[in-house]
Amino acid sequence: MEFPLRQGMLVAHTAAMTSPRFVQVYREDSAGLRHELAQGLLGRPATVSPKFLYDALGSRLFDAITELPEYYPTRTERAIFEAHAPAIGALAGRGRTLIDLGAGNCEKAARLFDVLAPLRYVAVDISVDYLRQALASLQRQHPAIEMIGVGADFSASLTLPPEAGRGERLLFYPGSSIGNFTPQDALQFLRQARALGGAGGALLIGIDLIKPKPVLELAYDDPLRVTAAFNLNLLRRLNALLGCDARIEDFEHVALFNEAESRIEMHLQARRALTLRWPGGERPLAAGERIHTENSYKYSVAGFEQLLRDAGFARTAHWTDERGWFAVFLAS
Ligand code: AVJ
Repeated sequence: MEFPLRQGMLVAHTAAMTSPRFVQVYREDSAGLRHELAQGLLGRPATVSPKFLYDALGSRLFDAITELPEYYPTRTERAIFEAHAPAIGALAGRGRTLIDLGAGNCEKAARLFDVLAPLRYVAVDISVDYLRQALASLQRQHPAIEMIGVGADFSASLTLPPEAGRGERLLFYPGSSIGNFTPQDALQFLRQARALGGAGGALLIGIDLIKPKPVLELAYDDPLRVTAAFNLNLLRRLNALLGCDARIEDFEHVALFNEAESRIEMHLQARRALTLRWPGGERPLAAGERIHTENSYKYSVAGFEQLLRDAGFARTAHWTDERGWFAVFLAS
């Protein structure tokens, strides 16, 4: 009588450890998204949030960007993680719950599995469908790590479902994604991250550093025009989500470093005077007028250290590459 029961439990246990669970925290309804897009287009200047860059095609175009020789952040960060893995592991601690904020293809976190040995891996991303594929294949490679995929937009507020579990948390926010926030919003985000991590919590975060303008601008306006395609893909989303009539050919990708604000800006610039029309609204654009689609803030090491302090992190450590182009911070 005992045997079948035990076998059943074993099967259930094994199944739980080999297939990731998925939770959708909160999904904006299409009416909400349409409203947000219309409000942005009607603004002065017109804006579209960079979160709309990441549909299935946009996520793949971003992956292609990370392969470009001009786009240094991804490979520079990877080299820092590789060079300093033992030190990072020693400070971050093993056996934690690793919470990946903006996991994408989960590749960056997976590279740290050896040194961090997480008990549980919580992958959070706005594009939940993209997460499904990535996490399922990662789970096959690491059957012993409990994996949970969370579909959530934490650009507004950083909260996790109960499925994320307790235990000592290591928050992972690589790639300089925090650069999309204004420094003021970044501070809010860091405060929330500190609260989410709890008493024994830590944050491992990648930060793109200030560097000469030509290097920055080439990284966001590559000759192969992959970044241009990534930016222009927003127009397809406008058309799909809002029922807009934008023509890709009418717009030009513009990327510039705004030194006063210490940020790269991406814009879609109208090649001629035109009017965008959608059900319930329209937005005329003069020739050369721009839709602002992304900010990517660049920090100094001292500037970001200060931001971490202001957010309430008492201890910080950082590692950088020999050119000083990118930094990885561990804050607790
Ligand atoms: C994903 C926000 C870190 O700002 O470098 C890359 C996005 N935009 N090329 C960045 C991006 C254009 C990227 N982040």
